[in-house]
Amino acid sequence: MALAKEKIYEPLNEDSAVVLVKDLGLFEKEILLECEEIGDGNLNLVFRIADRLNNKSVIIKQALPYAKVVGESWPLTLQRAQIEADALKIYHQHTPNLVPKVHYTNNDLAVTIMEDLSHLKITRSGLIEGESYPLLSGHIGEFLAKSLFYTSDYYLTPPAKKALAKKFYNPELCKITEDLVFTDPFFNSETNEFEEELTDDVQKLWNDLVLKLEAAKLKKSFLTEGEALIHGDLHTGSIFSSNEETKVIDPEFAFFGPIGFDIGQFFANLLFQIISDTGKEKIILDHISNTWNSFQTIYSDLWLSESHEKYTRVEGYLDYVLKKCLQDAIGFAGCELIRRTIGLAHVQDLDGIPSFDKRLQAKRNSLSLGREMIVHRADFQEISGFIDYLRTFQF
Ligand code: SR1
Ligand code: MG
Repeated sequence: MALAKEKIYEPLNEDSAVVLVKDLGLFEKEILLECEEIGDGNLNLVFRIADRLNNKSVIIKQALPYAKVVGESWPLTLQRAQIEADALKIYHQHTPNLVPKVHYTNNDLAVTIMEDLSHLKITRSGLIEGESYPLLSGHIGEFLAKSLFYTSDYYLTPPAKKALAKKFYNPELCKITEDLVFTDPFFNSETNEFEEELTDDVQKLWNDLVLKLEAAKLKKSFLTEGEALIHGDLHTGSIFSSNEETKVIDPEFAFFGPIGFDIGQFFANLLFQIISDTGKEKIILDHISNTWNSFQTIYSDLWLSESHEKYTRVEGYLDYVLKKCLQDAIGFAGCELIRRTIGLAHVQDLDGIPSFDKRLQAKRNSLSLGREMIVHRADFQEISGFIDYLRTFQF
């Protein structure tokens, strides 16, 4: 272990990744290891190292000093590796079955070595291929309720919460979200990427001052409301699933933010599945409804049984917090629908639609649904009203 700590940062390759795990004593020195770089995300290197003989494997994730999706012209802090590992450890305390186990971290190398989840599939890919993952929404509802309650002022004392929030000071990664989710797609920004055929739709969106005012309010919430430790990037590419298991990964965007944000990102990334294939409407709407209902039930139980905050006993306060959370989530989901359609970092659910015409129509639907959800979010008092609205939307 000491040897690895003395190393200075350099990006790993398949050979040096093997040397690292052997130096750390995670595998025997003489054993034959297979190593493959499997990272398909926007930011990091990910290696899978396997000892086939003993059926043992680990994942090494290493942050690069720049955003991989853009290149070295976009420098990025290596400190995000520490934020991610710290968030995983906190999640592990509250929902051990829903996150990978962290075996080792090294902040100098920006490396986290964790449980290999290769027996599971990235949820976005599985859903695209037609999986329905019956336990997904119950698990994510539980993850959201526990992570968002146990890191809030209702459970932690205010000084303890502030000390924790300091640890998750994450300005560079927050800036990515502030720009890419809340600002750039609503203006003529260089980072935007969309088909020429969508130009009229996009111009209309940029000229929509009602929409922009509501997007500004949502950005303000993201900038200023440090309610609890949020994952910050909870899309379906940050979740591994099978029919039996669900694991949340990649919390490098974690910071203290508004609790509706994670819920909204998850909702939006589920909605891409209906937008790209209306045949999936029932499965996906059931998942959205069930995510909210599990979140609400578990969060409310924790509020009643484990809160130290005197005001949590005041009639109407929980309802106020939950209603605001739902409306924020619907608005944040609207921003995510728009940004994944015309901003930087698209999603395969839309970009993978083979027919050009259908792809364009799906993207138009995504933009108009996103707009409606942002502008009308305050109309929804309950999840059932939101689900009824989605049932009537012309996808
Ligand atoms: C430059 S990073 C682009 C996107 O990838 C991450 O997964 C986040 O969603 C971010 O917005
Ligand atoms: Mg990620």
